[in-house]
Amino acid sequence: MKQSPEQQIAALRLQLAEYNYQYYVLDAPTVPDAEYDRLYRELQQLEQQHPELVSSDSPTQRVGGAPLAKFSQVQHSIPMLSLDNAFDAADFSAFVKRMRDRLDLAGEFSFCCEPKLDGLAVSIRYENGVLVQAATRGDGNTGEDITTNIRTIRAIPLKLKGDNLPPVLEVRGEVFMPLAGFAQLNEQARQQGDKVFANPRNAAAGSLRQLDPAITAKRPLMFYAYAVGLVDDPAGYLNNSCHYQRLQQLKDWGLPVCPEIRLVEGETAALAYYQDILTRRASLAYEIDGVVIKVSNLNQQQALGFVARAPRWAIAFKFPAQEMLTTLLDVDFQV
Ligand code: NMN
Repeated sequence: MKQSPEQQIAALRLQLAEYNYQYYVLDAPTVPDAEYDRLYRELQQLEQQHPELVSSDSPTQRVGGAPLAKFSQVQHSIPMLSLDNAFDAADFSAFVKRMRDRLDLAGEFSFCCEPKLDGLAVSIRYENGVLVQAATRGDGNTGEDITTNIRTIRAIPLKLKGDNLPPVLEVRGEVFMPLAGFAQLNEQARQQGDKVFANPRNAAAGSLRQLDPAITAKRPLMFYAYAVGLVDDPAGYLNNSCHYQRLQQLKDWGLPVCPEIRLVEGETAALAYYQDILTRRASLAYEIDGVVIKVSNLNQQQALGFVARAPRWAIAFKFPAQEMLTTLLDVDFQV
């Protein structure tokens, strides 16, 4: 039986979203680009013939709207916090001891260990699986509405995968520019006699703060999710016992999560993670300035709570400045 245009459009969107996920999130495309492009053009043609069927979550609608005059403000429903820092193994050990004392815990913590990406923290709000708003961190309470720019980042789904979706889900994570894209962008700028960006972080910030989403769309930006903000989740899809599992759930919903994230048992293993990432830092596809180590158990997180503007249950374990690296790499941590 022949499908209606509506059915054809729905099927093409679903297929393209899946290919997009495989390509940008899993980094494992299953079809050649030519096939993806063919289906994309087919969708474009169908939407041109049936403009009433165009919806904002269609992959053809990533770049839309006229340039903004200015960004409007967004109030974060849950503040976007910063992190305390640790600069050496002693700081890290003191962090673990403080938590153990506070919880009167004799055993070890499970830690979710993540590279600390050098980009910009953003919050992206999905309602019933559809991307409706995105904001910068700003001062932690109020950020800028960068929805039209976030929509141009191909790795960020306009619509989440699956049926088990919460009515409201705020995803927090980092927008950054991978090193290869950064090098290409600067090479292009050099050839055109334009100003080059000092580093990938500046390039990512400059790209996200464009008032014209058509410019942002041309910038090679990437996103990794690392936390949730406000959720309305009556079915309890995110009622996992652990932060790491929550990240796996975000990934299942189609959100990109950094493949270097690990769940480890105990302080020694967390330090080993730090060392491992530090050793491999130069071979990663993006810039990082440390690792973030979080207590993964959500009950423990809750019991630990927050102090001032940072959680007690997480720390940014910073890498030494680049020039100090060679000497420090050979030094073992005292645990
Ligand atoms: O602008 P979009 O549609 O995201 O595409 C950019 C490039 O990436 C195109 O060349 C496209 O072919 C490619 N792409 C390929 C796949 C795939 O599954 N082979 C998926 C998404 C994008």
